[in-house]
Amino acid sequence: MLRYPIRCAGVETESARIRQHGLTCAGLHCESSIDRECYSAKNLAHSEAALRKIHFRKSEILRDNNNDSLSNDHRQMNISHLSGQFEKLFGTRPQIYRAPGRVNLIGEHTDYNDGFVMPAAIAFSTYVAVAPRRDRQLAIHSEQFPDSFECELDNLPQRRTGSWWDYILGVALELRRRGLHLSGANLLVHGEVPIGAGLSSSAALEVASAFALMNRTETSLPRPEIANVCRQAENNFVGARVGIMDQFVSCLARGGHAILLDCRTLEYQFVPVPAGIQFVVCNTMVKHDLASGTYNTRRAECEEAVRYFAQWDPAVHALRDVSVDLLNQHAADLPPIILKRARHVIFENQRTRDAARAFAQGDMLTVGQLLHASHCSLRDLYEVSCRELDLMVEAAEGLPGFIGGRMTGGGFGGCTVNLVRQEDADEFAAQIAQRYRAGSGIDPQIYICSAEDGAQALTTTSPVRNPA
Ligand code: GAF
Repeated sequence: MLRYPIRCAGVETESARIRQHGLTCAGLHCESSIDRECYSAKNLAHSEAALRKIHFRKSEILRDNNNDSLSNDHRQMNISHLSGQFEKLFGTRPQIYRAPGRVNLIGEHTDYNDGFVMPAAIAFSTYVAVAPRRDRQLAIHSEQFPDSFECELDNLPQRRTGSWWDYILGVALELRRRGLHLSGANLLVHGEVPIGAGLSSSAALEVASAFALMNRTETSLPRPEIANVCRQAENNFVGARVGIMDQFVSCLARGGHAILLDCRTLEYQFVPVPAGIQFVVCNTMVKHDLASGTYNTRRAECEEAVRYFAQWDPAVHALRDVSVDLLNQHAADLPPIILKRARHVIFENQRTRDAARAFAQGDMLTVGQLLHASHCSLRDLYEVSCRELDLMVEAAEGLPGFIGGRMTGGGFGGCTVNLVRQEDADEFAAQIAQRYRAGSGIDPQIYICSAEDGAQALTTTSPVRNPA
């Protein structure tokens, strides 16, 4: 029996077929979920080509029993492979760091409004192998992309270059801005978080790179600060105005738990995912592509709402501060679009805290209702869903073991997340794939997974230490 940390129901990828290991997704890491302009045409063409190699085996669903050793086996495979490649390229043995992608269970488009989110890390990860150099060069290579980059650490580009290594350069610049003395290093990246699927491949790359770059520094930063470094790298260097959620969960996640995060104070608590429940993540295969700047437009609309409410209450600094009463008092005066955006954020914050409470009480009926309400609000008020996401959400209704589901991540494509009873997960996966295919004509990918640990340092035998 084959065992994997993430099972892709009914799909096989090229890399998996080659390695005869089945089921991870095409190994691609380097999209910005927000700003696609930053990719060179060549890199995009390369990732498109890799994605086209994915094909569907209609009759096969792999089964395994979910347990911790699955992730370890899978990681071990990646570590040995990456170590070998690194040695071939640079002639030394590397230290390897892993940082995961995520699913967000609830609390969407609330992070940049100082609100609440509840994500969990998943096993799809980015691995960065690193070894020091004698000089002050930084050399960056990828297993997935043919182009590599090299430059003097003391002469890093001050503006984005438009390629995948911008995430790493941005992180290096932010670390230096905080006074860390970075040494010359060789880096080799292996990414397996699916591209454009809204599972935070860019955050995984940033976080794994941050740990790799800090490998030889005397100062280490606390993990919440590393998350901040990575977020600022994306804001300031890559040019995407993302919130803190993705980087935070990639740094701090705990296996078996989601994180309820207050994005204003960065206070957080772990919320146990009840035993016997799995995440079934359904990839619509519509790439979430916000190149048109719609994500930044949503942010601007929220800022407009804040300016409006601050006239009436100077204590309003973000939509987080707007009460339902204040919203209702002024509903008639707000432009309709701004009212819809504000309404989504204000009620989504409430739903997120309610969901954390319901999770803790094991009240999965309420959790399911809250997830559904969140999706409707993202579709109708925040307007970041799309036909395929709605179809995938509808396709889950009434399937065996279904507790609740919604779109996850920035939107406009990408994935839905479903909470499903473990014993029914395979059947659920098979049926939702079939319903979605019938409704859209698109073969989806379905990942059956659970909540994983955040970033860690690894060796070829076992995890060695957590770096901060
Ligand atoms: C993307 C962003 F990167 C996050 O910060 C968050 O805003 C999310 O979209 C929407 O909740 O993943």
